[in-house]
Amino acid sequence: MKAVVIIPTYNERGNIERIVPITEEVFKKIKNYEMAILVADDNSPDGTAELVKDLSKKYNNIELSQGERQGLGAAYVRGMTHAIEKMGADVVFEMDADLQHDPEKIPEFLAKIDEGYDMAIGTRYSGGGSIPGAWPIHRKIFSIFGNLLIRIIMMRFWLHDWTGGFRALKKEVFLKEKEELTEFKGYTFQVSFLHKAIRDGFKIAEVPFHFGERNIGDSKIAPMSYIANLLRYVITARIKELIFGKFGKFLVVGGFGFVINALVLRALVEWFNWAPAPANLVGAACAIFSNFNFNNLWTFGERRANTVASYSSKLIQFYATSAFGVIFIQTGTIFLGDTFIGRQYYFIYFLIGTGFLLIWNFTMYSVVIWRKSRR
Ligand SMILES: Nc1nc2c(ncn2[C@@H]2O[C@H](COP(=O)(O)OP(=O)(O)OP(=O)(O)O)[C@@H](O)[C@H]2O)c(=O)[nH]1
Ligand SMILES: [Mg+2]
Repeated sequence: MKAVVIIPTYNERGNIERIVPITEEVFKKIKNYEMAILVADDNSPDGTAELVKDLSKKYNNIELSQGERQGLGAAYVRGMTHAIEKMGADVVFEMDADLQHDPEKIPEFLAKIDEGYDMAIGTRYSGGGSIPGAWPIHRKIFSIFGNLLIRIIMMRFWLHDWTGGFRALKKEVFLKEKEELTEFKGYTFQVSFLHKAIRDGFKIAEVPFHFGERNIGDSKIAPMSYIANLLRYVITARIKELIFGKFGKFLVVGGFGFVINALVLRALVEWFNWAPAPANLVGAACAIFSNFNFNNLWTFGERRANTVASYSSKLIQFYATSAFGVIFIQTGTIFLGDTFIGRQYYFIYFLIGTGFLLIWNFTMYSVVIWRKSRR
């Protein structure tokens, strides 16, 4: 097995000079992988590439990939392609040049790969990982809350560090996602790559580490321009995922249920002379039954009930959830609006209450009724 540590550089001559010997020392302790370094340099004016060429005379396991500067992500895509195609890498690493990522941690990442994980993510926000205490407060806030916000929007709380760039992954992960890696700007590249890997079911581990400080060379991050780009990616990716995923199906099923409710109501009133209120109860019960079955077979098809006992228990939970939602959440919102704001906006309260109801129902369905048996 071969692992290639890819170091992206833009004007990192001084750092490359320091990090290469340290990393080579770490390599000596690794027995079950053939280790190599690939510097992915974007024609740095400071002569980083020339230094790498010199170093490759001293160490026979260093290569250089050069290209136009198109952002960190583009450098990684080029570097990973080079590492896999030209160097025969089975595993590739992402690691910064400026020693903020401690090369001593490399064996821990490999251990996770050996345990069967497809990707190991260095984390600064869990399990003993940390960010520099000396960072100015705005950078700490940006880093901590940025990651928290991403976790909330993505609804994947078990992964703590989305923006970091200390990672190891099997070549299969890169080859699968390569065509879709089109977000090249700094953090957005890291977030989108991780998001796609999770989506496709790759097994992901975390490796806590202390993120050091940059001692020499200039920072390339541009937080302000990155934030907008990152938020745009996270929000649009999540909306797409919801609409084309379970949430979209849930809405279609619910829409169909609404039609059933309306048809039964009208049929009972117009043809059988029922009073509207009991007719609606029957209509709603039919709609809930239809919603349950379509959600069971389609929306949550891969987690469907497949015994009579689990079908019945899910059905009961479904009726209970629906009743609670309608009475307390939807009707409760209308009641509160009517009491505290005024009757004139009652239809708005109904719409807002229905929005809450959808969120309540979808959350209960995915987290409780059709919860995943494991992550
Ligand atoms: N090839 C290439 N490398 C880049 C580019 N932008 C950043 N890098 C490298 O990516 C790594 C991380 O960039 P940094 O500027 O250190 O980002 P950071 O660690 O979030 O910021 P600091 O804490 O200020 O260092 C470094 O090795 C950079 O040289 C780029 O456009 N092309
Ligand atoms: Mg850095």
